[in-house]
Amino acid sequence: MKFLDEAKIYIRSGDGGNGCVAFRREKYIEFGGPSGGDGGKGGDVYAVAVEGLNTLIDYRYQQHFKAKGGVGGMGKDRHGANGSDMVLKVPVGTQIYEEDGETLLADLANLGERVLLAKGGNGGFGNARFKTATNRAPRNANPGQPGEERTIRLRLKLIADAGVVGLPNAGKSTFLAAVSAARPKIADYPFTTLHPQLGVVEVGDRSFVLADIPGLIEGAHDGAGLGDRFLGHIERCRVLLHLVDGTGEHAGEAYKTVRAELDAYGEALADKIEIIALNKADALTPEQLKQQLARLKRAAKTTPLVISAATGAGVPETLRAILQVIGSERSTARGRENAEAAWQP
Ligand SMILES: Nc1nc2c(ncn2[C@@H]2O[C@H](COP(=O)(O)OP(=O)(O)OP(=O)(O)O)[C@@H](O)[C@H]2O)c(=O)[nH]1
Ligand SMILES: [Mg+2]
Repeated sequence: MKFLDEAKIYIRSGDGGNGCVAFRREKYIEFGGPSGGDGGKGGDVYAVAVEGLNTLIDYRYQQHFKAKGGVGGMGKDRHGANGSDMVLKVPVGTQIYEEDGETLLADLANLGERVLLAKGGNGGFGNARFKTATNRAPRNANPGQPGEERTIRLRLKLIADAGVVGLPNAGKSTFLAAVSAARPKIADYPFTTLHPQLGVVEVGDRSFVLADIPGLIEGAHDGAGLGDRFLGHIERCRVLLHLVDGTGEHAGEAYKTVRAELDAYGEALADKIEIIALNKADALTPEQLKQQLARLKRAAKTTPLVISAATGAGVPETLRAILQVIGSERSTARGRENAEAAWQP
């Protein structure tokens, strides 16, 4: 199983500007000679690994990227301006493939790494360049060279920024489906989710990766249910979203059960920031809600969010709380190479 974000994009570097045919014409100067300038160079297309990006989501909206063409040469030996480059900003860890998806062109593993993907066409020579002893009034100039175009694929191994934990049936997959394009299986029986699922969540102009893992039950650290082996998948998360089913018997006990399993797993998870949300609020009467909320509050020693993954109530607030923890700066470089190994179920 691989968790990849992919984008197929079309790029084109700029054409070179044409060379110019012109002659110097000034009063009292006869036979002024050729004075056509060269065309400017077309812009290149680069990709550069930058900070603060974590997904390729931007490339779902825009798939065509063109650098500017060079300006044609002009009379009086004026050189045309060079076209400006197009720089594609990609997250650290992005791999760039040919259209076939197999030939690796570049692996931008480090911050600031930069790769030339399409070179701009050279500008054509103006007629001033063709002046020779025998041809002192050349009337020819070169056209600019065309830019290169190609289709490439961007690929990024995803690392979850946030993980959803909870008992089976808490609504973890429903939540993931509500906030991302991921379509995990959802059903009203325990252990619907058998493998971790990832989704890219967009909030305003920011995005993060959310992981939905199989439910935990009491004794998961001893192998009960599906065990706790999937917890490895959320070890690198910055924050955990702990969903508690409001329609369950006792929200406080449900919270404590999962909490005990997280603590038993060890430091990697026990110390993580946890956002707690009481789910399925839509299915509760006001009295039930009050009671479950009070139980959960007592168990968690903090006021939980109240949400409904099904109707979307409270979901935007939850995403905001997650983003607040993830913060704007991200160290996406953290061991992406190891990510694939870590992600194997
Ligand atoms: N009324 C209501 N039902 C919900 C809500 N969220 C989830 N459900 C239902 O609860 C059931 C379980 O949801 P899932 O999303 O599959 O739960 P899960 O936590 O992923 O479960 P596992 O994968 O088995 O651990 C499904 O029948 C959902 O339709 C909610 O906010 N309100
Ligand atoms: Mg599920």
